[in-house]
Amino acid sequence: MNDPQSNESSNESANQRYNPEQSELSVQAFWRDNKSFEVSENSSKPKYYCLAMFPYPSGQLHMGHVRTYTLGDVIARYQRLQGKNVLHPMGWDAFGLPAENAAIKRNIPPASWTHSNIEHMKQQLQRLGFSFDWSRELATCNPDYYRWEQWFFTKMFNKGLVYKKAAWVNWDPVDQTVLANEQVIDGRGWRSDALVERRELAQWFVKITDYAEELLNGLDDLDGWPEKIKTMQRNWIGRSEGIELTFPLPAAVQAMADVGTGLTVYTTRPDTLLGATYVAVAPQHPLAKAAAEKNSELASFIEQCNRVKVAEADMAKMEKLGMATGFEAEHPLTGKPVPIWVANFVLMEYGSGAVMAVPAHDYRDWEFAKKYGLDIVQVVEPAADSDEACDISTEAYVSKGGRLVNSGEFDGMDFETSFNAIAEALAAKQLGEKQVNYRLRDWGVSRQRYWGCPIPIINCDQCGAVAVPEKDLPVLLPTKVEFDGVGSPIKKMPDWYNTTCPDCGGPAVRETDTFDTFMESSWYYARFASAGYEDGMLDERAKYWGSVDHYVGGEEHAILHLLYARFFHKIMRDEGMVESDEPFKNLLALGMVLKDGAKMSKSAGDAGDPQALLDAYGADAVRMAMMFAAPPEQSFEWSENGVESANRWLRTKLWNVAQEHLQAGDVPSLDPGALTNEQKELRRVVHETISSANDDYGTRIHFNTVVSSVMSLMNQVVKFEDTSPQGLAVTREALEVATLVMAPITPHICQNLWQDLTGGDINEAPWPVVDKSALKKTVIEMVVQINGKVRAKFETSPDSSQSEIEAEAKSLENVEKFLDGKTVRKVIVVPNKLVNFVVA
Ligand code: ANZ
Ligand code: ZN
Repeated sequence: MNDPQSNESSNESANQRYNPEQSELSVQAFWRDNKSFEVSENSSKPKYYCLAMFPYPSGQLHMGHVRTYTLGDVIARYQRLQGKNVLHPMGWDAFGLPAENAAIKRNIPPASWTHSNIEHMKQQLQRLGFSFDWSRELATCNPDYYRWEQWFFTKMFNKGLVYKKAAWVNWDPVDQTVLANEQVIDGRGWRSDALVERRELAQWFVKITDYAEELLNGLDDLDGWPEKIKTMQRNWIGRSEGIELTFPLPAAVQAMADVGTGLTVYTTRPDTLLGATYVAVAPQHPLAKAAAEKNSELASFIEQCNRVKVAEADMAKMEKLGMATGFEAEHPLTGKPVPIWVANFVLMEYGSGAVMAVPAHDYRDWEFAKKYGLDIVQVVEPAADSDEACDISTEAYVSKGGRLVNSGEFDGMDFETSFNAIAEALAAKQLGEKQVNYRLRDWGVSRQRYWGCPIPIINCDQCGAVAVPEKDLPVLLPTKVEFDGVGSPIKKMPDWYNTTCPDCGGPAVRETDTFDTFMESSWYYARFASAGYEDGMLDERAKYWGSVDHYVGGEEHAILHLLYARFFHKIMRDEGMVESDEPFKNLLALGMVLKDGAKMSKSAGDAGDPQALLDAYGADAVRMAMMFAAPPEQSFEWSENGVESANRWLRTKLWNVAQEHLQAGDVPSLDPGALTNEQKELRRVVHETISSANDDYGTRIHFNTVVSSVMSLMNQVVKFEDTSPQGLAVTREALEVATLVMAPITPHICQNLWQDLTGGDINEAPWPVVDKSALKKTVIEMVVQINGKVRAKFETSPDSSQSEIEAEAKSLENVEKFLDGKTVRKVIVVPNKLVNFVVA
């Protein structure tokens, strides 16, 4: 690798030349030897927990990682310089599918592939100089981590927070696994791109819905979260208020299908009940299955629906299809018969898997009714004083602002009133009651994959599902396995899965499914605080560190990861393991680093690897270029050019300037009272820099502006050629401030410069304090206008009086010339800005 600075630095002596590679490695060795970033709980300083989302060990870092961890590191280092006891840990989200794919492709066992990736990526993170407390490193694939997850699951099992049920799942026929809805993109697997099928499998579920209300309300108190993310979570939880009501089924239908005495539906529009002209059930509904037994056409329609799982978002766009069951139900209030249809837009997983259809007041129902010739009965019309359009023959009228019609005793009522009146009428018949519903589903945690945490359950013919007792944990995942590419190896290892029942001692079989990897990432932040604890999941240290003060990560985790982690936190709180209600106090949701418009992690391959840049320009330049490129929330197109510029700036504007200053020898202490105007002016810029850095680092979390303000400070320093004793003292202060302010972003060069300037360790340095008196401007520039036209400029003291300013302006050559022979009618002085002479 050629040395980019060899030409320009030939006139500098070897020990003062800026050599990032060499000096960064020695600074890193210093941090390691000094354990600079290892923290303990025995500190009198206030605690600060800074965490960036831990990476999946895919093999190499890309620029997206560099951005995330640099931002986290800048926050951690800034807080440390503020005198806080900062926990800033790092670990590995080490289970997951790519390890299995690599195992198949390259015939390397997932465990060794993962561990060697971790080794490599750890080196890269260390080369970037992140201030992690490596003594707390964890990898979720290690038994000392996942055993506590297993323990926690058995705890939830005993509390009734988990259950097993047969569930329709998205099945990826290529990867042989279940996919979450979000992993299905346009009907295809997100990784394999294979057409996704539907299958019914027995799955473990965690009852996140028990916490739906608290997860929703808790968002109101998260002042440190972006509004956008909170809105996404609210929508995901999707609270709605409605009525669950029953359409009674005639005895003949009850006899044919084992569905109870009525068909239950959930509606948020009970006001439209008298307009319900048919009911529709999901293709997976028991009533649909019963009807299909004697109707082969219906059976094949249902099969067709089952074949593709449609993501909810695509539901709206999809063509609405249906078929009559031939069954009828009774309208709960009028008793009239209403036909029962199977419809592809009804979701089995929501409400009761059946809807009352009101074509006059719902677009979907309207489209369906038109298509299949079903009745459309209007029961709401616009209020008398409204100018809303309403023509049921061309479109559904969906407004909640109208009044009821064709609804007997309820006619004339508005939405609220009719909601309550119809709820009462249904309650009186014991056919309905108010209900709050959530779109949020229970969390299906079973995965049919190998490289994950084994589900600690033993299935016994006699006793059913039995949790593995604490003394038998962890259930170890075998790591010496053969891969043939299809399905999970442990499903083919009877030696592993055959066992005895902990309850009755009879023969029994282990679960061979593993956990969704979101299980591991739901509590790792708490484990960092209890790193290495062997006698439990968390210890008292988790309470000391409390909530994460600043959590940094990609906005792609805005919903699932953050919701699951909030959920786990609440269970841990209920178990007395943590004390706060929420895991993450402040959240920094980062935009993406793009390469040719695509997300870096997906598209860049080797081009996204920072290694070559690190070798050529050093970690500080890479970090600085990344921070300078854009404020955190913004996505931006990454360009390597910035790294070279950063390297050049660090060398010519920071390093060389400081070295030159140091050669001038001893510097007296600064005497603010004895400064010239120029000296005062530089000092003003120095203290402006501190003041804006405090705001940028501590409040706005915008680090690009920190860089630009230090750049302009250094431009002033370069221009300032005052080598008088106080001139040197002011320069020294400027250099010390520039070094401290840049330290969170470019820590290596700053560690070295600080050592040169002060003899100390910058990690122990106090943050500079703004001297308010230094902020006062010593000179201000005034503009002189004559009849509104700019004719001259001059510098004056901010203390000058109006008449002094006027006199100074008049004495300027150009002004004299223009005023000559004219009558000054009026003089307007705008303090600190301009003087305007109105002349005739
Ligand atoms: C009758 C009705 C009339 C409805 C009307 C809407 C407008 P949210 O707000 O999201 O909770 N629904 C209920 N269960 C469903 C299922 N399993 N699959 C598909 N749709 C279902 O939505 C509640 C509304 O979604 C319910 O209110 C129901 O349609 C429909 F003018 O009932 B409504
Ligand atoms: Zn048993």
